[in-house]
Amino acid sequence: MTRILLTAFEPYDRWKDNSSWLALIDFTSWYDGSHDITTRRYPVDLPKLRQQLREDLAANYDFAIHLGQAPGASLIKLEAVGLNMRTNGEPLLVDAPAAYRTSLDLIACQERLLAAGIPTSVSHHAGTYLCNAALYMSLHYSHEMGRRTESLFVHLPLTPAQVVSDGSSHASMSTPMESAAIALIVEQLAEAPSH
Ligand code: PCA
Repeated sequence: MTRILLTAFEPYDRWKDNSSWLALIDFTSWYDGSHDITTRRYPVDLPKLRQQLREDLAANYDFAIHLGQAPGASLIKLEAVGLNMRTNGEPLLVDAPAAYRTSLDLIACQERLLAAGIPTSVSHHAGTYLCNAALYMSLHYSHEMGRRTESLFVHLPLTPAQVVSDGSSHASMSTPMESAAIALIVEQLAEAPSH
């Protein structure tokens, strides 16, 4: 059985909700696949995030799928690269590589989502905030702790309700569409030949 760590972020800054957490909750309400999925809500706080990631990754999952919201994104973004950089330009971890690249086949994931009518792109820059930090540290700690876990970060657009309450003109995507995307990604990864 494929063991998967599935994480989303708590609300932060001006956002009363986080689309990634809404999508994760929705997904768990209907997904009935055969995989063993452990869910977590991560803090938007670097030291706490680091500690939580280390604890969770010790369990040696097959995959770690991390979700976060990307205000302004018009489609789902599958993040290819985690940078060892914070918003202020300092490294996340000293004496660690400048970047990691996910080993997963993001193009195959993208094609699966596109075939289901879900707008999706492969992105090579996850920003320099906590989402990038989650991807970078997930890849780094799995490697450093000798775990088999392969990590993926998925940036999700805001929900329509978030955009309305923000009074902005950001693009949005419904929570059911985002949770369907999570299910398709889970199935795609679990079916991949190496697993
Ligand atoms: N999005 C932020 C941090 C938490 C989240 O959901 C980001 O893109 O870094």
